[in-house]
Amino acid sequence: MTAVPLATFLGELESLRSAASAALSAAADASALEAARIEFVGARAGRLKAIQKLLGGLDVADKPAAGKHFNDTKAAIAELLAAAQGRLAGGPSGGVAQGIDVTLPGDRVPLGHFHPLTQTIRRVQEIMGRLGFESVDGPEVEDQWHNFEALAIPAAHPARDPLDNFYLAVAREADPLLLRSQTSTVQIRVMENREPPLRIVSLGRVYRPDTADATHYPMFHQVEGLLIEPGTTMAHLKSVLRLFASSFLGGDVHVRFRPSFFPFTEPSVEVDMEWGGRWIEMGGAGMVDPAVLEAVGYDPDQVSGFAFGLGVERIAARRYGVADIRDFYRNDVRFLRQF
Ligand code: FA5
Repeated sequence: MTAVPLATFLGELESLRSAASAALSAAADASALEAARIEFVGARAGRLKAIQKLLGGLDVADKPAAGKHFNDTKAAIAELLAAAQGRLAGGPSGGVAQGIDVTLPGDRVPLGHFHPLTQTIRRVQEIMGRLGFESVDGPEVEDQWHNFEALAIPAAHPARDPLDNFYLAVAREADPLLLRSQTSTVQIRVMENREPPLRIVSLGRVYRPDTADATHYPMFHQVEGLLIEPGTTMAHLKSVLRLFASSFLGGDVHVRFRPSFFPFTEPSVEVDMEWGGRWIEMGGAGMVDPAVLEAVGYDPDQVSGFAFGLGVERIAARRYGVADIRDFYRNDVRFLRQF
C-alpha cells in the first residue's frame, strides 16, 4: 500500500479546520450547531474521525508531525464549538471569552482598602463627632484674609513670606491667592457664616515649601478643631485633646502642653505626644484670640473658645508605628497593604 503523503494529510486537516470554522460560526440555532458538530467531530462518522484514520497510512517518519497537527486541529475545532455554544446560549462570545466557563467559581478578586491617611481622617472625624464636633470642609486655594489677616497675621509677618508659601501666579496683585498653609482658615470661614455656639473639625490638605524629611512633607494634612461656647477655658481644651489622643492612640499615650505663640490664639501651646521615649510635636492650640473674634464680627466680651491644629501624618505615624511620613506618599503597595 502506498503511504499517504504528509502534505496531503496536512492539506486535509487545513480544509477541515476552515470548513468547521465557517459552519460553526454560521450556525444560527441549536439544531444547526448540533448538525455541524456531528458532521465535524461526530464520534463515528465525523470528518475529523475520517482524517484520523489516514494517520495509520502515513510514513512512520511523518507520524509525529502529523499527529501534532491533528491534535492542534482537533483542539481548535473544540474551541470553535464552545464559542458557538456560548454565542447561542447568549453568553460571552468572541476571542477573549472563548473557552471560559462562566458557571465555575472565579478567582478571588483582591480587595483594596482606604489609604492609611484616609483611614486616619475618618477615624478622627468619628472620634471628634462623638465629642459633638461637626466635620466641615474649606477651600485649598485661599485669599490673604482667610489664611493670614483674619488670623491676626499682618502683612509684614514672616509667615507670609513668598519663600514660605505657595502663592499662585494669578493677577490679583494686592491680594494674591495661595495654597492654604494651614487649616485655621476654616475657623474664619465657619465663624463668618455662623453664630456661636460652635464645635467643628476640619481635615484637609495644606501646603508649605518645606523640604521633605521623616516628619515633613510639602503637602500634608491637618485636623483643625474649633469650639466656641460660653465659659470655655484652657482646661476644656486640654481635656478634649487628651480624650482625643487616648481614643485615637490608646489609653497609654502621654500628652504634653508647652507654652508657645500663635498670632491667633492667646494663650498658645504646642501639643506634644510621647513616642518611643521621645516627645514629638503634633500640633498647636490655644484660646481663640479676641482679635480673631472681632475680625469675624463676634463680640470678644460675649464669646470665647479654643482652637487646635494637629498634623495628620504625624498622628497617623504615631498610631501605626511609621518612622518616616514620606512612606505614606511613596505608593508602595507592600507598605500600604499592611494597614
Ligand atoms: C499651625 O499650622 C497652626 N495653624 C496650628 C494651630 C491651630 C494653633 C489652631 C493654634 C490654634 P504649625 O505650623 O505648628 O501650626 O503646624 C501644626 C502641625 O502641623 C505641626 O505640629 C505638625 O504636626 C504639622 N506640620 C507642620 N509642618 C508640616 C510638614 N511640612 N509636614 C508634615 N506635618 C507638618
